This record gives sequence, structure tokens and C-alpha cells, in this order.
Amino acid sequence: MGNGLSDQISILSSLPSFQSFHIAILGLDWAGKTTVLYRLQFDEFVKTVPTKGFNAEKIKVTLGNSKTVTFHFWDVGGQEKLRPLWKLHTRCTDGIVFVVDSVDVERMEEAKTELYKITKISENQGVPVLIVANKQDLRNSLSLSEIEKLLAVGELSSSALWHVQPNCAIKGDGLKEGLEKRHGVIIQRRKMLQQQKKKR
Ligand code: G3D
Ligand code: MG
Repeated sequence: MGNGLSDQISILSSLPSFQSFHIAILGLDWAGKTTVLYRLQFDEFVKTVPTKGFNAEKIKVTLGNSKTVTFHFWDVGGQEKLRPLWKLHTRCTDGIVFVVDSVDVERMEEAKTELYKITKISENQGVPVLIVANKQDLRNSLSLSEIEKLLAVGELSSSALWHVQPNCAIKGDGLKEGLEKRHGVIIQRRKMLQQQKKKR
């Protein structure tokens, strides 16, 4: 599910191969951010330890059309004391991946508050947001529509260009599918920003 520009934008072929994209991976502690990052990097489950600061990884991802795209991921710790760092890591970002724990009903309101806080700051207006509904393998996980409702994603600014992706970081790669869906929008936004810069 999503909003804004069509997911079908097919402008990937116009992307120079040297280009890389900055993506900030955010979300509450324990949501599964680091597991998601390592699943993407190693294509397997890697046991994590709590992130004290951040993990930065440059990863080449092969998207559906066999095009390989380089993403520079910043997985930033989600504990309350580390959340002020999020703003620094989203400076000039091409996209935000916001990971939520689909079974953590009690902290969904807190996740919503943080999601709103980070997407509402002026520098992040128009930044594509991929909301990863993680831990969908667990029996008591909330459905996508329940998560969308609890996070009130419909009330996010229309320019936030959000998309919600179901995921199980232990078994599969929902993040890759989600990135594929956001990639066209990310490229289009970068081109638009470059054109605006030239006009100045
Ligand atoms: P964080 O980086 O957001 O703080 P982590 O979270 O990646 O460290 O993961 C927190 C815990 O959630 C870990 O538990 C991890 O294995 C688990 N986890 C991450 N993704 C999934 C998932 O999709 N499904 C399930 N069932 N668990 C997941 P442990 O006990 O391994 O430390
Ligand atoms: Mg972590």
C-alpha cells in the first residue's frame, strides 16, 4: 500500500551506474533495524547486539530489473537517548526506512510519535518513507491495515510519499521489495532537486 507518485515509474535505466543513495534506517529499539540491514547485506539471518550508536554499510542491491544499485545505509540506534541522532542522519538523505515491530502494540503510539517527528522536520519534507512492518512471521503480529491505522499514515504529509512493506527479517527480504517500490520515486526526487539547484 502507498500513496503519491506511482510505484510503476520506470526510469531506472536512466540512472548512472556510479550513483549511490543515502538511506537512513530508523525506528524504535528492538524493531529489527539491524537484522533488516544484515539480511540485506549477507542474505541470511545474523544475530545482532543492541546498537550503541549507528551501523553504516554500503550495499549493492540487485533490483527486479537486474539493475544493481548501491545504497549507503545508516542504521541508527533506536533507544530514546539515541533518537536525537536521527536528525543528523537524515540530513540530505534520499530516503527513510522506518522499521516497526508488528507485535509491539504497546509501543505503536510511541513509534507513531517518532515517525511523525522525523518526517515533519523541514529538511525531510518530500523524502520518500518506506515503513517496514517487521516480524510478520510472529503469530500475533498486526496486519498491515492495523499498523497503517495505528501509525495514522494517512495523516502523514502528502509529500512524505510513504509505502508500507510487510517483512520478516529472519526469513526473507521484504526490505529489498520495498526499496524496489521506492526506488523510482527516490530517483525522481533527486533529479528534481538537481534541477532546482541548477535554476538558482
Ligand atoms: P534493532 O536494531 O531495531 O534494535 P535488532 O533490533 O535488529 O537488534 O532485533 C531485535 C530482536 O528482534 C532480535 O532478537 C532479532 O532477532 C529480532 N528480530 C528482528 N527481525 C525479526 C523478524 O522479522 N522476526 C522475528 N521473529 N524476530 C525478529 P534476539 O532475541 O535475536 O536478540
Ligand atoms: Mg540495532
